Amino acid sequence: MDTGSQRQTILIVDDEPANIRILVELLKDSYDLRTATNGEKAIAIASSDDQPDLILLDIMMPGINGYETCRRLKADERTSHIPVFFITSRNNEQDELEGLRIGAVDYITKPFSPAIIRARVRTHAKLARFQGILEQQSYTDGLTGCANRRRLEEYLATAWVSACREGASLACIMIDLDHFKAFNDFYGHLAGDDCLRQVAHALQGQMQRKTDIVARYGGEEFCCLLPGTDLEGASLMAHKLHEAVLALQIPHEESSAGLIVSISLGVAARQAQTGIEPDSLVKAADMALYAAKTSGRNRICL
Ligand code: GH3
Ligand code: MG
Ligand code: MG
Ligand code: MG
Repeated sequence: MDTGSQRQTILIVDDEPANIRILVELLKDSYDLRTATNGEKAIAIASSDDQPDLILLDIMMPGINGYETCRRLKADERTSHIPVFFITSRNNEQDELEGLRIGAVDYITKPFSPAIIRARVRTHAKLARFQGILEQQSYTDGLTGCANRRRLEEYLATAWVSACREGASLACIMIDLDHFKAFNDFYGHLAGDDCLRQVAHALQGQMQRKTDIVARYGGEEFCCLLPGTDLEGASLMAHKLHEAVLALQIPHEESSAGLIVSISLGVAARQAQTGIEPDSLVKAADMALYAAKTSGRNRICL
């Protein structure tokens, strides 16, 4: 998803290569372009890691037509956010209504005015960029830049469902800074904020798989979710996280770890099963964290 100022990517889908060439000529100076000559290929490109920001879609094509392509894109949560813009020779009101009804953002008929196409594409590309920025902000913790609580909860729900399906294990590590109130009292709240940023960055630097996430759970608490990881793997990861934070060597006069900022960690893993609440995993990690706190802090409990 595009959220920056880099060039956006547009996917042009038409079974007629001459039509594709016209649109490529029209748009190539302002956008990166990809092309597909049928609906199946368009869906494959749209679902790939390198997703387009906007799709220009023909309706009459062999195989699945443009309507069906659009329906499938809108039904899949990986692709439903990508705006679809029909460019077609079907020029009656019913066809246009049908296109808009199934979720297209726009509908324009051939032959078209090049200037109008460019202007409308620019509008939809801009809206897609804003939507991406808003979505990213709604999932990001403003102070640390890592995932926020909302993102964590949504991620846990989907990761749990996939883990249930695959019979896989899911691990959770709860992390809490030690004596952080005293840190704030001694160094001030701004230094506290900076410390949280450094810790978040160190934790994120240890994530190994694309599917691992670190979220800010609350004030000075972080939570890692590690899909496909068992208790042994999660315990190994917890040791790495602990070491990474100690290695920051952030001075803390009032700490229990030799005058530097330390963390306590609670680790839990579950074989995901339908009928068990995913929250139970986080609760178990939280209980382990409580044990780490009450047994002296600056340590890991399972
Ligand atoms: P413990 O070792 O038992 O965890 O002690 P603690 O002092 O870390 O725990 P406590 O829950 O008493 O205090 C948490 C502190 O975290 C209190 C609060 O001021 C601080 N805190 C929470 N959110 C933020 C934040 O966004 N910025 C800063 N600077 N401090 C925060
Ligand atoms: Mg066609
Ligand atoms: Mg706390
Ligand atoms: Mg604390």
